[in-house]
Amino acid sequence: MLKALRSPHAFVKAPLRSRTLTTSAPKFPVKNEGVLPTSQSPVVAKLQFFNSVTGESGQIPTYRVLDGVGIPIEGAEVPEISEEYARKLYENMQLLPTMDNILYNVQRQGKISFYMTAYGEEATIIGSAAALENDDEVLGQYREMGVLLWRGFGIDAAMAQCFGTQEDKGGKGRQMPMHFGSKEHHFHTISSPLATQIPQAAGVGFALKRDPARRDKNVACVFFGEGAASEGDFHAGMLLASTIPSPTIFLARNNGFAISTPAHEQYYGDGIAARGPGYGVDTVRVDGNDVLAVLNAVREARRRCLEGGRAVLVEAMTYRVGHHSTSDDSFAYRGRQEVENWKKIDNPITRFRLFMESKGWWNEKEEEELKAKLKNDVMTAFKRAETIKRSDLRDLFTDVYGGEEPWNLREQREELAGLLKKYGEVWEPWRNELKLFRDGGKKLVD
Ligand SMILES: Cc1ncc(C[n+]2csc(CCOP(=O)(O)OP(=O)(O)O)c2C)c(N)n1
Ligand SMILES: [Mg+2]
Repeated sequence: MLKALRSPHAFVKAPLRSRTLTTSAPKFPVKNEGVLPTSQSPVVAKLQFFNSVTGESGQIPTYRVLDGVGIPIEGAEVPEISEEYARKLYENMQLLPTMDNILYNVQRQGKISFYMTAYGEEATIIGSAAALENDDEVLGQYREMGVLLWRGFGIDAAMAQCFGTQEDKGGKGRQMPMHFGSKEHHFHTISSPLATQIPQAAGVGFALKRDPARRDKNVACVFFGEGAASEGDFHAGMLLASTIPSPTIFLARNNGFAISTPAHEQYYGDGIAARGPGYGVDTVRVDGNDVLAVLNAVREARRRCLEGGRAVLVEAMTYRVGHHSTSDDSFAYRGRQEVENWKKIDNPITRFRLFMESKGWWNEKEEEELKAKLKNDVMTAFKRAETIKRSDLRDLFTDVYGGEEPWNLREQREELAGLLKKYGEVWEPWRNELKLFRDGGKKLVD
């Protein structure tokens, strides 16, 4: 009985005695002039409004380790990584543009319906993936395929998802390309409506805290764009994690654009990081084009989450070099030269390569060999995926929901079966399309 009555707060650790916020509050001249009913706020006589969270009306700083040409900046702590680990980081960063180049063209040839690149965000995505443990729960937006690849999902599985083949374990080909999900890799299925993953992540973080097997071991990490952070769900998620504490990393990829809307139209304040202190959440802004800075920042965010049992907000500053998706032509709203410049300035891959070269860990020959190998791996996987059949057409309707098939799905299934009976053989486009499914659509009609 007592157990049943115990509030969820019983699982919550006492708050950290000294909380370190990376931003400092504005300074007010304080006099002790009484007690307030609902707050411990010091009483002041001077009427003073404030805005910036930094106190000097300055901007929240950006943490970085490497300069633009891969040299550690003065005073920066370079994470202790071995040559082998650095190579793994670099290879995974390079795998992303290799996948992007090939799959972008594959979409243009009409072989897949849609694609989204991660150009420019390789350091943010791979650096974060590396800072997490592989069994931490990840909730992504759609640009985070690199997290799965880092975790060993495999190029074939990524192709299966994009091509919607029967090897697409997570979705049986029913999701749009780039909407990955893998229970095995602790990667929650992507959903298109923006920001829905953010409050879900605070719930996942809380569930981890309630699970004796995972408490103090795992965190939830949610990725979202600065555009998604304009949704109410961002605030719902932050408030939930702030009032019902949980080990949740909120990771904002601030890449400057939400499709055609530039970031400066998404907020008047100092980016996404400025919102953390309002929720009492430890916050850091990091150079998202510096893989070592991202690695350090997310590692520390994870450590704080586990130690304090509270959420942390990380804002990674980067630039979306690619178009938003294959449905977008970004030169309609930004200059070609701007994009060309950002391909070169602080390029996350070049920067890390220069760092590796300065350590004697990388050279031109290895660069060429790696690029050729990755291209070959991706092309082989693409050619293979092209030949693999889709799941049964009937699977479109199975296990969409748990339990019995709801009436609306039954109606839709029967309608499609009727249309297939009528036109499946006689109408050539459908006759050809049906051949792509494992059952040729037969199980649906039977
Ligand atoms: C609720 C909702 N509104 C609008 C969209 C259409 N949409 C898809 S992606 C996108 C831009 C998101 O930008 P951002 O969060 O910055 O992520 P980025 O694409 O830059 O990585 C929009 C508006 C959507 N999917 N869901
Ligand atoms: Mg964006």
